[in-house]
Amino acid sequence: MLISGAKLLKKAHEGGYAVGAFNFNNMEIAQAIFEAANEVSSPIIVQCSEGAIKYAGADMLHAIVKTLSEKYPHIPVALNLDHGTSFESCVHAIAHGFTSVMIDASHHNFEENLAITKEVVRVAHAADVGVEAELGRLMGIEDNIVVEGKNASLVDPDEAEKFVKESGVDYLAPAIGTSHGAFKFKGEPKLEFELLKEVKRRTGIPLVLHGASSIPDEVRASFEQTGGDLKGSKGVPANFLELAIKGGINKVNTDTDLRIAFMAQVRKVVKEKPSEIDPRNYFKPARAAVVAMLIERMKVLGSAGKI
Ligand code: PH4
Ligand code: ZN
Repeated sequence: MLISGAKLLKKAHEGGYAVGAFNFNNMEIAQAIFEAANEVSSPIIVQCSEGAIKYAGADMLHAIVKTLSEKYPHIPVALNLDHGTSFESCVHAIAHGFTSVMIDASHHNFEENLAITKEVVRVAHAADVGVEAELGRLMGIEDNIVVEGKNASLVDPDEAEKFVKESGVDYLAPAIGTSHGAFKFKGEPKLEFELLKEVKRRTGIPLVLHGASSIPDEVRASFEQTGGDLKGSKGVPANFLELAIKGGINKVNTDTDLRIAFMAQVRKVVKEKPSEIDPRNYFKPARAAVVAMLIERMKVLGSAGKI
């Protein structure tokens, strides 16, 4: 059942678990997310970035999710716009049936971020759509802008408290040291758990961890076995995810892990069957690999068994 992200995450917040928010651009990955959720009885958030919408269209992506939500009516699912960069982008997603939007105005100053978010909340809540915002900036690619070193910043708990109170946002993504992509940490993985707990204490709403892919060893190995190069890649360790959930995270954004698991199998077919021309014979094992990875992830997040 397609429901509001706010409703879905309120339950996770009250139950002390996290729901995976998995990105997709195509039918196969969306199918894999629903299949895994069905296997372990987990609620899910499926999400599309502006890049995904540019690639496939909001109407197509919504239609895929609507079809799957009707096939699995017992699975609570929210469809989220990931990193919406403007009011217009959020309205476009809402008009296409998305049940959650992230307004990521974290590249603006605090007051501007607050003003844009307030406008999005006004429109979204009228349509029973949940709203996510971000405070602080993640390293990596943010809104198609490369964020490096000094431009990345951690969340400020004073700002978080004021922002949540004044914006009426339903869930908040505080930057606590993660980054997007496969190369998250130069040295040992490190996240600001105390800062996270302080933000949770001061805001009392569901919190979101962006850049939360783990890059499990077996997933990395499957990619590298076919000659793929992920040298130096490092994800958020599974025990860090558990600590983050204890600290108040209820939505765990995951894209990179799905990409690696999927493409490893595509690469395997390319390598082992050079004459294969049927796309289904590439995508079927790729989809199955994503299901297997997601089943394990839903158990780590504590969403398994929560339907
Ligand atoms: N995201 C995914 C962003 C994907 O433009 P695009 O489609 O490449 O954007 O919001 C995450 O937080 C994913 O984190 P991950 O890289 O650790 O999986
Ligand atoms: Zn993100």
